[in-house]
Amino acid sequence: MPFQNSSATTHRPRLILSGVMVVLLLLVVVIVSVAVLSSGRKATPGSSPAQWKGDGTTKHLQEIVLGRCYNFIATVNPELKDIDCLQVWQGLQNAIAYRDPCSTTEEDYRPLVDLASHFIPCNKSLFWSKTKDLVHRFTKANHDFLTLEDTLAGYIADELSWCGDLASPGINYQSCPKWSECENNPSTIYWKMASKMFAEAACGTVQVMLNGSIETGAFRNNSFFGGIEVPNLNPDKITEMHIWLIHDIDRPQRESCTGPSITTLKNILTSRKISVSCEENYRPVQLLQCASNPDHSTCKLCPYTTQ
Ligand code: N1C
Repeated sequence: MPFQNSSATTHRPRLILSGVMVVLLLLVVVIVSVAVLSSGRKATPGSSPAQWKGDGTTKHLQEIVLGRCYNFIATVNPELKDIDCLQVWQGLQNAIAYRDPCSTTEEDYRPLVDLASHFIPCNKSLFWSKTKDLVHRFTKANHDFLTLEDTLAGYIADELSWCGDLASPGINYQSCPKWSECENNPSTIYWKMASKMFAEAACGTVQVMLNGSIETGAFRNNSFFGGIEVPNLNPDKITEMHIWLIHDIDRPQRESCTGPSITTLKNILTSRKISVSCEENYRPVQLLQCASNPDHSTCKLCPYTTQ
C-alpha cells in the first residue's frame, strides 16, 4: 500500500475553503466597483456636468421637439400624420442621453433619421450656405422650394442645441462641445446625417443659394454644402444645379459667377455629370432683401433717376 500523507488529507478541506473565500471576496470587490463606477456614470444627483465652450442643451428641449414634430405633421405636411412624434423624440434622446458628447456616431441617429425621413418632390430642393436667414424667408414666401429646415428632420432641430452628459440627468443644460473641441459632437453629426439624407433624396433640377459677400469665397469645400451635400448628390437623379449667388445688400460684392470658388463648384459638378448654371442676385430673392431695405440704392425702381 502506498504511503498515505495524513497531513495532506486534513489540510485539503481548509485549502478549498480558503480558495472559495478568496473567490467570494474577489466577487464582492468586482460587484462593489461596478456599482460605484455605474453610479458615477449615471445617477449622481447634484454632480456637475462636464464643461464645454458651446451653448448648453436648449431648455425644454423635449417639449420643443415634440411640439415642432406635432406641428409639422398636423399643419406643415399632413401627409406625414402617421409619424409617431414620441418615437422621434425618443430617437433623439437615445442618441444623446448618458452618452459622451464627443463620441456621437451616425448610427446613434439612425433610428431617428429613418423615422423622420420622407419624400421630397423633384425640382424643389434648395441648398444654401451662409444665407440661412434669407433662404428661409424665401421658402416661407415661395412654396416651390424646400430647404432641409422645411423637412421634418431639419424642422425639429433648427436653431436648437443639445448634448448628453455621463452624469445624471444625462443631458447637459450648461454647455455642449463646440466643433473645435471635438468633431463628433451631437449636433455636428446630426446635421451631417440630415444633410446627407437631404442631398441623397434630391432629384431633377436643384438650386443652391450662396453668399457672394463672404471673404473666404461663396463656395467652401469644408462647409456642410461643399463637404456633405455636393458629394452626396446622385447624378443619376439630378439633371442640373442652379446657383443663385446673392450679395448681402449692405456688404461688398466679393465674388461673381465667374469667381474662383464658384468656378471650383462648377468644375466639381460638371465632373460629376451634373450641369450647372449661375445667376447673380436672382430677382425674387433680391426683392425680399429690398422688402427689408426699401431705400437702398439697388432697390430703387429706376436707379438712375436723380430725385
Ligand atoms: O455649412 P453650410 O452653411 O454650408 O451648411 C448648409 C447646408 C444647407 O444646404 C443645409 O441643407 O447644410 C444643411 N444644414 C442645415 O440645414 C442646417 N441648419 C442649421 C447645415 N447646417 C445647418 N445648421 C447649422 O448651421 C449647423 O449648426 C451648421 O454648423 C451651420 C451651417 O451653416 P453654414 O456654414 O452657413
